[in-house]
Amino acid sequence: MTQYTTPRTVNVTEFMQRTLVYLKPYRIMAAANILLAMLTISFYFMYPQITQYIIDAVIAKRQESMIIPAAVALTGAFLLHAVSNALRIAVNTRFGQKVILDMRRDVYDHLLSLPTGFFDRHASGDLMTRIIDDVASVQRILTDGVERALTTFMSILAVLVILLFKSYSLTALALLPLAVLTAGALWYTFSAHPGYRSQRREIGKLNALIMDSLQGIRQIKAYGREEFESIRFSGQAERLRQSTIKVMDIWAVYTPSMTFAGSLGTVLVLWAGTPMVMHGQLSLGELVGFLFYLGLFYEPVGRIDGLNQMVQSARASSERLFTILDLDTERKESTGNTPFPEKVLGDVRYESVSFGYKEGVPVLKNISLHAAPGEKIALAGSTGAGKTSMVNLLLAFYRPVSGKIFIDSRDISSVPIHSLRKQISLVSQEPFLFNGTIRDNLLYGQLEASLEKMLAAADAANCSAFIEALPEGYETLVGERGVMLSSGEKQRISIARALLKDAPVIILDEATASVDNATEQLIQEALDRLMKNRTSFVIAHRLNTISNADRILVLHHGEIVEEGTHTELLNKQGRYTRFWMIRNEQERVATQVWPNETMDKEAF
Ligand code: DCP
Ligand code: MG
Repeated sequence: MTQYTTPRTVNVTEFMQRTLVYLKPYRIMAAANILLAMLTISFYFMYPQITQYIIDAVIAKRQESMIIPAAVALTGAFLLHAVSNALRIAVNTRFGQKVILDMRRDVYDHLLSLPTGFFDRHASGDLMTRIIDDVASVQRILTDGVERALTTFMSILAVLVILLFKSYSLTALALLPLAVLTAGALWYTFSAHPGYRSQRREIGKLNALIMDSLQGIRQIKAYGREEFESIRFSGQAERLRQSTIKVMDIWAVYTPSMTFAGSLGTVLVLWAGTPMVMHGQLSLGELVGFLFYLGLFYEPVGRIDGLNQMVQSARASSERLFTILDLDTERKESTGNTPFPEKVLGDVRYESVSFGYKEGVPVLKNISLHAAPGEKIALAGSTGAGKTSMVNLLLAFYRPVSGKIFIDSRDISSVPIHSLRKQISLVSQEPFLFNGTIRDNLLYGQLEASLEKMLAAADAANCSAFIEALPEGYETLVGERGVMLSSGEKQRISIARALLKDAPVIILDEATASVDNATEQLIQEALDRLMKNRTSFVIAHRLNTISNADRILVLHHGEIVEEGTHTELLNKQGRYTRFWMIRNEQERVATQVWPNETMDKEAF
């Protein structure tokens, strides 16, 4: 069952420290951005000044000849405002996109390097939301937010100076509502954050649900569960709607109240300023100019609310990102730095290895085995016995709870993980192809392989014939997870991929399941070529795969209960013998009628 790791609380200081790092490489762009933003605002500041001039110097003194120069000056100010604003947007976008790219790359790289167990517990859709949405939300505060914060505070300060210059007493009155605004901002900070946090969580869950159902689209259709899924989707979408309404309701109360409180400043100024104009202490132009500037003061003050909203949303997102970024990568799990030589001999030893996915639920108990270089070991056992788990440990997808695994006498937990995995080829239980061409998928085994090498691998895996019969050949797109190919075709491509990797140790997990006899023959030949001269671990239910092995281990409830060659085990008259008899019968029937691979798993 997927869990959603509860994000820890990130306070504002930590948030600033860890996110501002991303701005560092772009200091110049950030500075240019802020400079342009200030320029943009300052051009706008000329508007009230020119208006005041028109009222006091042009209208009052009836200087009609000054109308045109005043209009030209105003047009000029607006034009400069527009030009610098355009430049600001262009710089801001470029700079913002660079930050988002860096951040996304960091989160993605970190995600890729997390231990396999992490992915057992997290839904892909939720992780995707973090990389796409949460990164964007944090980036927004870094680029737009920092720009906005600086320009807002600078313009508030500038307007304040201008206001004070114009009239002390009116300015003092105009600032009275600031106390209310500060209190409001604090209230919002505390009440909105939990709301944003739950909203981000619901978005993650919704994406997880969509991803899950799209991957299971065939099951949805086959079981006629469209309506069921639709209801499930609506339920989650509804929860997202509700959590969004919650944050927006807080916003709906907050921002208009703040605007209202700010407007009271204007009322106060009008209330005190009108008699001043009447008594000749202030010109009409000065009062109008003051009111205009006051508008320019409360407009950025209002923007602080928007800024605060951005911060709260970004903080909630940063919690989801830091939760991932703070997890130890699997590289940290290996204690040594000395890699394996280019190719190991392939001597594999398990020493009293025990393992479980969850605490208190043992999956493997005290497993010991030794595979000499080039030896072919078959793992047999009923479903859930722990076969896949056993080979997962060799690849260090998981680490043993106790005991050790050695390759060429080196404890694998002391080998850098990349070097370890380079020595092992895996043909997994569910063949997985990437969305791309057949060629892309083959070359995944060895990106720099030559064309000849690739064709030879395809040939050896018995897939060249069917590939060449395709109209697009090696350039055929396989679709998501390889859906456009049959299971047998996918399996053979994944074998070719493993062949191309050319590693000294090989793991085949039920590589011949779910194909017909003729295809199995082809796959078997391919596998024999793959295993030649390599230490191989083969998990299979097919008789000939198993009986050809140098040694067979029979697993039962996580323990090795029988071990030996095919003949030795048959002589034992134990579990293996029973399995062999049932299987023999099945395969005899299967070759007469249709191959059936599904009924055998409980044979042990
Ligand atoms: N298990 C788990 N968490 C995982 C994978 C498996 O808890 N991420 C459990 C399910 C099984 C047990 O571990 O009870 C052993 O699973 P294996 O996949 O190792 O079993 P097999 O490979 O032997 O079974 P099969 O033949 O079906 O592939
Ligand atoms: Mg398995």
